[in-house]
Amino acid sequence: MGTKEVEPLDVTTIREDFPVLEREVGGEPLVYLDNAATSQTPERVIEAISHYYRHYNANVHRGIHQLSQEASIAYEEAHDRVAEFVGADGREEIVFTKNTTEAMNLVAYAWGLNELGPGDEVVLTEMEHHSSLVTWQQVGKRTGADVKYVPITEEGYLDVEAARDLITDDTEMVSAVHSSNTLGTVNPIGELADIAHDHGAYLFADAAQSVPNRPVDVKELDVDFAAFSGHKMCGPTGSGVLYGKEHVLEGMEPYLYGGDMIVKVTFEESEWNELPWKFEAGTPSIAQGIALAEACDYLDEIGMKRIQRHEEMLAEYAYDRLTEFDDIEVYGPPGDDRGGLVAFNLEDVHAHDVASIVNDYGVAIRAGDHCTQPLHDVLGVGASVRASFYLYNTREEVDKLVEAVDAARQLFA
Ligand code: 7TS
Repeated sequence: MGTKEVEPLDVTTIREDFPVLEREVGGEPLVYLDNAATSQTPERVIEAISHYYRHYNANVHRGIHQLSQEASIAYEEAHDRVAEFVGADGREEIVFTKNTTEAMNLVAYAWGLNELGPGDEVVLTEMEHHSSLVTWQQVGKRTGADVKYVPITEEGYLDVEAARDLITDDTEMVSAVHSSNTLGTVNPIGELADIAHDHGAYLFADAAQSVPNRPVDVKELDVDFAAFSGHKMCGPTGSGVLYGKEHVLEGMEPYLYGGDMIVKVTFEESEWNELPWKFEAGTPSIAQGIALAEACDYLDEIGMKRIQRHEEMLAEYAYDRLTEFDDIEVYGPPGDDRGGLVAFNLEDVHAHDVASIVNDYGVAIRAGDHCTQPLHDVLGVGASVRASFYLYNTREEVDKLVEAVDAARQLFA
């Protein structure tokens, strides 16, 4: 089923779930369009955090007492819930981290630094977020492995033919953003996974902008790793996830050492705990993990396909309205073929100035390089403004954005 056939969201009701949407900014109703940076939090997720601290706050995996048992069960079951959300086999494949960045670094340290060496290659794309780009760049420097970049086309798509040439039998890892946080391009991750596997390489999907916004099934895509952040999917900050195929995680050394990641320790030796705890050393973000599972329930009850459709509709509408202005350039693929965001520039006006004027209208957007500096180099600009949508945004809010951007145009004309 395509997304066109799904039932539209009841946004008026959905908005009631998010207390922050009632606030004003400078006397104007808040129009929150910075969802790719972090999403807002529904009442029931806030309540899940509050309930934990009010009723069963205790450390996990180390107490016989009632509270610790309750916290441990809820924390462990949260892994099962997240596994289900992305189609993983079970909690063994789901490591909780503090964000996408930590999940990537986990693999870079635990696998990259141990397995890579001169002659090996890591293939990234030109649209990587710094969290993967800088991480693999540094692994390359420390191990002698080469890092290569799949270019983008004029229209802002990934050049898949170039990827076929760049990925060779020397490639050990292909790390690719699933949905670009700057271009809105949705990359053919399943196809890239097939190409990587044909050459015996792993595929790491940066799913920070896909898992929150569309149905993602890691088994269907056949990725070896995927990373995403809870705070971009109605969950709390401090919650993130590394998905890894069980046999791949099984073969990796731990990244952090300490409590909880061991089963037996002597003065000479230590034996690692089972998955996923082997990769979760020390006291984890317990409340955040439990609340992330609540966010998964919330999103699934609304329906990820419907959320995807809603965001696509808003992105297309914003794209169409913004491209009506001759002096606005919108980056990335056409309006009807992108994830739920639009990054653009107003001719001769700095992105920060645009965002500042727009803020006076109560509209929150991001200005800067969005942690994709090399991609901005490819685009030939230092910065851009970006509006990114989520399930609670409306067409009227896009109109408000356009009105505010138009005001900035006229001010700087
Ligand atoms: N990958 C992508 C594609 C992202 O968009 C982000 C965050 C990350 C990785 C890192 O996520 P984190 O939770 O570890 O920070 N992107 C953005 C953004 O576009 N604006 O602020 C953060």
